[in-house]
Amino acid sequence: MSETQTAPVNKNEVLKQNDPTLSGALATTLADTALDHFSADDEQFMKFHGIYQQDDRDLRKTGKKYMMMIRGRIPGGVMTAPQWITFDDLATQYGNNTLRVTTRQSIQFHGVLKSGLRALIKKINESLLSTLAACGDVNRNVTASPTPAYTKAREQVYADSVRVMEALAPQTPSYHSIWIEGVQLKLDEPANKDFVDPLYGRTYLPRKFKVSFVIPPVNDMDIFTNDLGFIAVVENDQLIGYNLAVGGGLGRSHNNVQTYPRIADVVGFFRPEHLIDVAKAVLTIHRDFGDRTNRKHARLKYVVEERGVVWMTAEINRRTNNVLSGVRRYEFTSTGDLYGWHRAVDGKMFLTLFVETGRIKDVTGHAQKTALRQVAEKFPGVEFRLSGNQNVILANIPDSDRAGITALLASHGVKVDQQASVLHAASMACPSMPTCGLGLAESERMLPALIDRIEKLGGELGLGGEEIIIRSTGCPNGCARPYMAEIAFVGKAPGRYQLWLGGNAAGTRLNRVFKETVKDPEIEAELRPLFARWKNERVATERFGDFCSRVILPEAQAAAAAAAAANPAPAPSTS
Ligand code: SRM
Ligand code: SF4
Repeated sequence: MSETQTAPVNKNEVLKQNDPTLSGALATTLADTALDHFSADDEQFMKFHGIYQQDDRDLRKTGKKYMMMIRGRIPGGVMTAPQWITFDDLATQYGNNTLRVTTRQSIQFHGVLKSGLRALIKKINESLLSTLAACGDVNRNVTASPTPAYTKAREQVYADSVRVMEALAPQTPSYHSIWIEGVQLKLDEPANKDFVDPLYGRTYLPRKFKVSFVIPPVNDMDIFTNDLGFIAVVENDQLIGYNLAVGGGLGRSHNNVQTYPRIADVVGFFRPEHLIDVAKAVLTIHRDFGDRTNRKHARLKYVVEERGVVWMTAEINRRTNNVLSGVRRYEFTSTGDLYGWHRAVDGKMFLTLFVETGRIKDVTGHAQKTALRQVAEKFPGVEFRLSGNQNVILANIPDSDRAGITALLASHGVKVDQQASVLHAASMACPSMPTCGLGLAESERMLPALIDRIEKLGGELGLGGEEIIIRSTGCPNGCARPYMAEIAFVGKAPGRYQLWLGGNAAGTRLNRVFKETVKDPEIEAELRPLFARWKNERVATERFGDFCSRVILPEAQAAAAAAAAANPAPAPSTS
């Protein structure tokens, strides 16, 4: 509990305090076939088990149709071919026949009815993956750079991501009891009655906690948006340690300036043998100092911002016996994936496939779901890697299989070259409608067509083929990391978006809000003059985000300041 806390703790804290096993009444409700959904309290417990209770927002006018979203815990996004087949089967049998690759290298099932929930989760566990801690006030899926092309040290970094995931996993016995055995945990048994998680304690964390690993110069996991980031320091293909980044996070709320996106501070360097100690130190600082009174102010980023980086660094050193030394030099140049076929550092081949908005599905002429399943069946040695850009990498492929895989994919309309235009290939969207209960506007369902429109506009202005990182979200929570994009559309209301500009290609700079509300049909009119100025005034090959950051945003800020000076706000009354 935060030492400065004076207000009462929020409701989630009371729930955790009263049932640290996190079992709620989940097994009892599961067994009751007359019920189609869980109670509000159980909704909170379910998150720790990797499940969100949702309802189909397209059908709300005719009543609530409950359905569940289940998120896998897939460290580093690495899956075997048999695991892929399991996930594909489960999406077909219990979900909406799509697999949703997430921005944190996982897979989500959407549209699962309560009746299918236990079977789905049991089968994920039988495939040796899990859903425990994919959500909830705990450490989430640990992510790690997936691309096998750059350095042999990637395998060590991946192994470290698995070690951290295991070290930070919650220990509750209820997950096994509910989902594997199918019975309510017996809370009257001493081991369960007195259960307290050895790392998290009785009330877990004040909020979610996210950990990621990257290997410069590629920032494909947007490392600075994580609570805890490990930036690999590699010399001669050897991992010599990590630069430590702390206090990143993107979530905010409209009209609440107390909430804001923040990029992490890099506070020091340490050797790999101290990895688990450092991870536990940062996590327990969040546990001990995070705000448990207000969930909108509970992430680690607010602790770092308000107590300061010097305090944070000293506290990590105090908890780790001073393992931090000076930050080592690093540089990031890109955040994107390497599309198409490439050779990995171990001599094998890998293929990165673009997945539009992360949604793997079959549509006429492009049966990506079937194609990937058949690859898994016919080439069982292929490793499936999910990328933080919502794509799929097929890795570990001998040269002899390359032609066969290319032909198999082509037979389902899936191309390996020129898979998408540069704008589509650099885009991401969160799910929003119809599954996300927090969505204020469309995102996944609207972005591809909007990108076509922006592409047309660029073509008209002679800017065709220029890469711009464009991301959209249905609300300000930031799930597709919009605040790092060169252009971001952040949902405010149906058909209305906040327009953010000025992120960079390396993922090291936050963008800023340029226009509070733009109506969807007016987006081209808003972008046209900006694109025209970019074309005429850019320095050399300056990217759109860099141009906005250098020219457009400072001008907009100066104009806003001048307007405020001309119309000062009335002084507050003293009476
Ligand atoms: Fe997220 C909540 C989807 C990555 C910040 N996120 C949600 C929920 C579960 C809505 C809810 O709470 O009811 C969304 C489910 C939608 C649906 O129907 O599937 C959701 N988030 C996603 C995914 C699937 C987006 C995607 O396009 O892939 C990503 C799943 C990642 C995973 O596999 O674990 C996802 N969410 C992120 C990221 C990006 C990241 O972590 O790299 C962020 C911003 C970074 C951060 O955490 O600060 C993010 N999600 C949020 C927030 C705001 C948190 C905050 O600090 O304020 C919420 C709302 C909340 O927690 O209350 C949220
Ligand atoms: Fe839902 Fe908002 Fe996240 Fe989009 S950004 S998935 S609308 S919570």
